[in-house]
Amino acid sequence: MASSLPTKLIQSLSDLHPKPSHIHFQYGTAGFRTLGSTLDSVLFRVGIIAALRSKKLDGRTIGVMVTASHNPEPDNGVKLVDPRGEMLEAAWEGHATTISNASTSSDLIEALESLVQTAKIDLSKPANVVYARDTRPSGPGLVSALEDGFKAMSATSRNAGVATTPILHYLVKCINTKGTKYSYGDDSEEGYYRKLSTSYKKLVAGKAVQPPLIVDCANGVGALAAEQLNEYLGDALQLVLENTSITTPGALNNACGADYVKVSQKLPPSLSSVLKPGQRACSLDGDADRLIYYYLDDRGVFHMLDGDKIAALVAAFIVELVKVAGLEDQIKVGVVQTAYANGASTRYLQERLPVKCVPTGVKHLHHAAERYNVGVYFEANGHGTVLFSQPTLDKLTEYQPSTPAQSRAVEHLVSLTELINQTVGDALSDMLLVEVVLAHKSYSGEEWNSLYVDLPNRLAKVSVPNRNAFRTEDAERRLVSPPGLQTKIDELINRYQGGRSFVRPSGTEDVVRVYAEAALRTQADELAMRVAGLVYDEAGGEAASRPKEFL
Ligand code: NG1
Ligand code: ZN
Repeated sequence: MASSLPTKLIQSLSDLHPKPSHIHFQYGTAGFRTLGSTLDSVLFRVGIIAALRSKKLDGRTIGVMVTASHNPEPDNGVKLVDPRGEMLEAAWEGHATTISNASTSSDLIEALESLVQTAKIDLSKPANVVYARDTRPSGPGLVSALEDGFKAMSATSRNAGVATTPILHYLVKCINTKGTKYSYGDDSEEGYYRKLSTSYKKLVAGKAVQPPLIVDCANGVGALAAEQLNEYLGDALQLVLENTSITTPGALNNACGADYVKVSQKLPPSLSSVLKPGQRACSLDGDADRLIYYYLDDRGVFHMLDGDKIAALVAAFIVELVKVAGLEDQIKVGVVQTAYANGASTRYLQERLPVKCVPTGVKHLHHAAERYNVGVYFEANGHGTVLFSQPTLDKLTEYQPSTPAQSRAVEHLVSLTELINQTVGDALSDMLLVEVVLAHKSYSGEEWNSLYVDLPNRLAKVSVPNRNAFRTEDAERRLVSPPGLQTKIDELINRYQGGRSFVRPSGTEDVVRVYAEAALRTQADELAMRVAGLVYDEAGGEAASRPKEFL
């Protein structure tokens, strides 16, 4: 095996994927994400980086996912997945950014050589990668650039085809744990569906079958996965799939999907003739890692059950099972949220459990959740999961229950560890989790919703010339820069009953986000609008982008 970089091969393949001179790329909270048509060079280079990351980790398999999630169809993106199915280690985000911005093929080789030096990569190690893409039209072209990157490094690659983001994470973890005592499952899509459907069936055995569930697939890859899952579930649960047009140009995430529902706080128009009062429905996002539930009440009024409501439902259920199992003193459940969590959810959870607030971005939530025995983390936007620590998993297997009730509760907990995707938020796994809890509690959407009453809230975004001028502290709840702006925001907040608002630069879009909540709907909207106005005035945005209404 070569112990130096194959520079000739890299050079010649890199010449086929030149970097656009005017663009600066950044590996952000969800990898690289921008217009798909500009990403060719990035994908080629990510192929090389994935191979180097694998070599650095002794040939363990690295995942590469090509997706732009809930973003519009012309966008695309790519992110790397570490061997345990987790997000890429933070230090490598910087390496990826530097390498993606090298202007020429020779600059690229220089940047790669420098990474090999600083990260002390043994180039004689093997490189293994597994990759997948969502249904975006720009996907196939970008994947072929990625494959050139693998070729440049002679990496062994496995194409997982068109798959959801959580399935790719699942595959990475399965491949890397295969044949060990920590084996996570069969490393195939079938293995994934089997694992989810089997544990679901165990968990709802003996319960009344839930009425059919309407699933808005955002016209994305979730449609394919949900269709498969539906077959594996058989009679245990019927999924009624909507928005499954994965080949209709422009349909992806358009007026449908989890982000549309969460941000507009509305039913996707395509479901208005489908959803009947009292029926449950949920929306996935474009790569099926976010999930939002909702229902119409008797008067036809729309009610949303977002990531915070899912966290509350699930955390309470797990706490109860742990208690019934007699493991209350040994297994502690905690919750992790971000500043976007509804204030009412935070209050509800804090009265019952330890709750931690961390900066936006899955890696922050995931790492904080790992510190609990059972860590429930959800972003308000519907991305989240539940992590069971290894000692907790061991405890559950070794535990000797002393009553049939204890024994049933432990079995349920073990099945939950199999149902819940331990690598990343997973809309399909989370959907089954919610269905399990609803079946156990005999809850309708309305009963679930009544756990607490959401404070009215609004999320807005402002386009500014330089979002990096906005810097935050205290888990992004306060601005430290631009100087003086936070004081002005505080003054505004104080004028609203139950007011809370904060401003932070987005990690995935070139905008600054504004969140506001207050006791009354009109006040939440007004507060968001006025804070957005302050941001705009401070940042000197273009007149056309001064917020007049919510985007
Ligand atoms: P940014 O663009 O940094 O706000 C958004 C979401 C995050 C996370 C990432 C990754 C909101 C307010 N922000 O990040 O929670 O999901 O996308 O997809 O929902
Ligand atoms: Zn997503």
